[in-house]
Amino acid sequence: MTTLLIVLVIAALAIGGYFVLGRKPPELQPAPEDKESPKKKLPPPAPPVTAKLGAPASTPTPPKPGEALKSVPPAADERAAKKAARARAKRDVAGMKKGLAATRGGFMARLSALFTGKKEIDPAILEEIEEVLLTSDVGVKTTQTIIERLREQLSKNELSDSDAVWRALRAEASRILEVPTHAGGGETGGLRLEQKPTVVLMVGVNGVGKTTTIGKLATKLKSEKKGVILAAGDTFRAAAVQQLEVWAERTGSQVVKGKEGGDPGAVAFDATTKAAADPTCDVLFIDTAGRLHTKAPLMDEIKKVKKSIDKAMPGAPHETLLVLDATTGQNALNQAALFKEALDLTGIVLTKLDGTAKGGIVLAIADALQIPVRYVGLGEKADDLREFYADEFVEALFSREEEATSAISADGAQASA
Ligand SMILES: Nc1nc2c(ncn2[C@@H]2O[C@H](COP(=O)(O)OP(=O)(O)OP(=O)(O)O)[C@@H](O)[C@H]2O)c(=O)[nH]1
Ligand SMILES: [Mg+2]
Repeated sequence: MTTLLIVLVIAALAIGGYFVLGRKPPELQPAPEDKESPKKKLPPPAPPVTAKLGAPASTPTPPKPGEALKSVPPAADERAAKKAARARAKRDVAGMKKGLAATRGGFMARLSALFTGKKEIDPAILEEIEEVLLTSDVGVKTTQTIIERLREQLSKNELSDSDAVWRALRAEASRILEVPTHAGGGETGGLRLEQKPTVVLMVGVNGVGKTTTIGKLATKLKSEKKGVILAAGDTFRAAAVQQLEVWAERTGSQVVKGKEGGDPGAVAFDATTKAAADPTCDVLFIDTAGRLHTKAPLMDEIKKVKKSIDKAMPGAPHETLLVLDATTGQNALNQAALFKEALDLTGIVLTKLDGTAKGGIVLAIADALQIPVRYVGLGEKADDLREFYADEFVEALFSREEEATSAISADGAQASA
C-alpha cells in the first residue's frame, strides 16, 4: 500500500513537472491559425494616392458605415488605357507641330518674342500683340475681340506676368476654335458618317485642294475597309477627271463620270443614285470644279448641283465641305462668307497650312463664320490630312519647347505611377 502511494506521488510529480517545465506558457505559443493567417499574405498597405502627387501623407480615416471609399487606386487595365490615350495624344500633337512648323516659327515665335525677358506686364504690350495678330491673318474683328478681353483681364489685375498673358491668349484661341459640328454640339474633327452612304459635296475656288483632299480622305477610308465612290463633278476639264481617276486607282475606289463639258448636276445625280443603290458604298465624294465665289452664275450652278443630289437622295448631301487655302489669308475669309450664303456649309477643310508662316486665318474663320474646321491639310501626301481638334491644335500651336519637355516628364511620372 505504502509502495502504491509512493508510486502515485512520483507519477503526480512527473506529470506536474511536464506542465510546468516542458510546455511554454499560452502567451508564448504560436496561435495555431498564425501560419495561415490572411494578414501575413497581404502585401504592405499601399501609400495613399495623394502621396504620389506630393501632398503630405496622412493616415486615412476608415469610412463610416455606408460611406464609399474615397480613393480607390485605378485598375491596371484602366491605367494602361489612360497611358495609351496619353501616348496617342502626344503623338498627334507632335505630328501637328511638325506640320505647323512654319506658323510656329513665324506667327507664334513673333508672339512669344514679345514676352521674352519681361517679368512685369506693361499695358503697351497689348498694342504689340494686336500688331502681331493683325499681320498673321487673325483678322480685324477677331483681333479686336481678343485684345478687348485681354484688356479687361489686365484692368482686373488678372494678368500679373508674361506667363499669365500667354495662358490668356491660349485660352482665347481655344474658346474661338471650339465651334460645335452640328446643332446640339459635337466634336469638330473628321467626317460624320451617320448615313449609309454618306454623301460629301466638296466645294471651293480654283486650286485650293478639293480633289487632293478627296483623294486623301478616300485613302483613309479605304484603309478602314470602307466602300468609297468618287464622282467627277468637274466636267469642264479632262485633266480634272483624270486626276480623280488616278486617286480612284490608287485607293481602289469606283469613279462615276459624265461627258466632257456635260452638266455637273447630272453627274452628281447619277453618282448619288448609284451610291444609294450600292450596299457596299459607305461614302460618296462629289468633286466639283473650282469656282470664283464672286461669279453669280457659277454660284447658282453649285446650288443646282446640291439640289440634284437631294433629288436623288432626300437629305443629301450630308456634308458640304468648303475647301480653303490657308496661304490666301483674308481672301479665304471672303470666299467662306459667300459660299456660306449660297450653300448650307457643314465644315471647312483648311489646306496648305504647311505653306504659311501666318496661320491666324484658322482663328478668323472659326470666329467670324462659326463654321467648324473639320480637317487641316499639312502637305501634299495622302497622310498629310489631319482631323481638326481644337485642343490638340492649340497645344501644337502654343506649346513652347521647355513646356513640352516638362509636360512629358510630368506625364511620364504619372504614367509610371
Ligand atoms: N503643301 C500643300 N499642298 C497641297 C495641300 N492640299 C493640296 N495641295 C496641292 O494644291 C494643288 C492643287 O490641288 P487640287 O486638289 O488640284 O486643287 P483643286 O481645288 O481640286 O483645284 P481645281 O480643281 O483646279 O479647282 C496640288 O498641287 C496639291 O498637291 C496641302 O495641304 N499642302
Ligand atoms: Mg480639282
